Amino acid sequence: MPELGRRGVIARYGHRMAIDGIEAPVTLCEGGTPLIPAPRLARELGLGCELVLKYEGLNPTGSFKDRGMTAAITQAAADGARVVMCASTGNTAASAAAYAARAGMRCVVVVPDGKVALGKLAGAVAYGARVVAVKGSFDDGLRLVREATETSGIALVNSLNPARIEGQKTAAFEICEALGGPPDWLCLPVGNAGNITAYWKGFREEVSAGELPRMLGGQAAGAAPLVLGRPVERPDTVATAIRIGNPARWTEAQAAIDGSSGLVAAVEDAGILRVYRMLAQLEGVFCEPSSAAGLAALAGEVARGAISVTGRTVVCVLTGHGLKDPDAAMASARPCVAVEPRLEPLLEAASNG
Ligand code: AN7
Repeated sequence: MPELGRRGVIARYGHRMAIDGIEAPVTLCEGGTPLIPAPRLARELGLGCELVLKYEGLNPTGSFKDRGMTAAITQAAADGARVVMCASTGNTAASAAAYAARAGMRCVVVVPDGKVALGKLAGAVAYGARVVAVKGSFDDGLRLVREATETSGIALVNSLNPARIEGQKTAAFEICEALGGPPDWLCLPVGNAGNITAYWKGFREEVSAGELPRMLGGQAAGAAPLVLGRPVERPDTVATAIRIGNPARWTEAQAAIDGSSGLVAAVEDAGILRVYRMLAQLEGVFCEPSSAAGLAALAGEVARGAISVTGRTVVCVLTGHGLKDPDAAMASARPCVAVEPRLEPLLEAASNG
């Protein structure tokens, strides 16, 4: 077969992943996402750093979850699983559904009723998953899924599954490869805390202890258990992907933050949405609101003088594509204008926008 672009993270890094089945990977050619320089945004936010965006929304189902899901489904296939299950705020659901479809497995996804962005639900149903909406939070869903998978033979594909971490750590490898070394800072949103765990593991495997980047996690103010130091009973935020009150990988996330001399910061929804709009309108990079939480946390911490990143290389991970949440996009930008099919109103509209 000729080399046709992206090969998938198991083809590239399977020899560095602790999973079974890498000789027959279940893949959609995920990974290999670009690092996009964002100089206008860095200037506008007064960061003074070299700001680079790791645009994970360009994965096959539109989020970073695909890196972990190729590993988890490949492992599940090697184990002989016929059915997989996850709790999800949406992106894990879409990703699990796609990779399960590819593996010929049944997929059951458990989502918080009414709190999943439209593009994610559309993905999950399109890929043929059984979508179960629980009248409760993501945390309620995860508790149920842990119980349901304990004895039933159904494979759990949340990031509690170590294969998910093995797959997601490849993003750290790619960043080091593309930059010719690790960045000084890595900023990312934190929800269930699998991704910060995975990046930290990837960096520790890739670079020497003295070179490790500092990790900066962003949480939504209404769903900030790591910042508060206690679970949040009723998490709430416009950033529905990270509407999580009791992260499964809490201990590992805290170890990444402490071990890297990093920090975790809370950002109000207004701050998240501001950076979300700036990413699209200053750099042409459209991510979902949750994805902006890492950069919003960085901007907030720099603005209040808690940290300085002057002259540093900073990578912000944009975890999901903007089209995942069309409702958020329409609600946070200027509305469309309708005109009669004549030149005058068109020119009028063109000149005042
Ligand atoms: C766009 O899909 O938890 O801290 O169930 O979709 O590893 O949980 C999604 C999480 C960040 C947080 N950005 O990552 C799910 C889910 C986006 C996300 C996160 C999620 P973790």
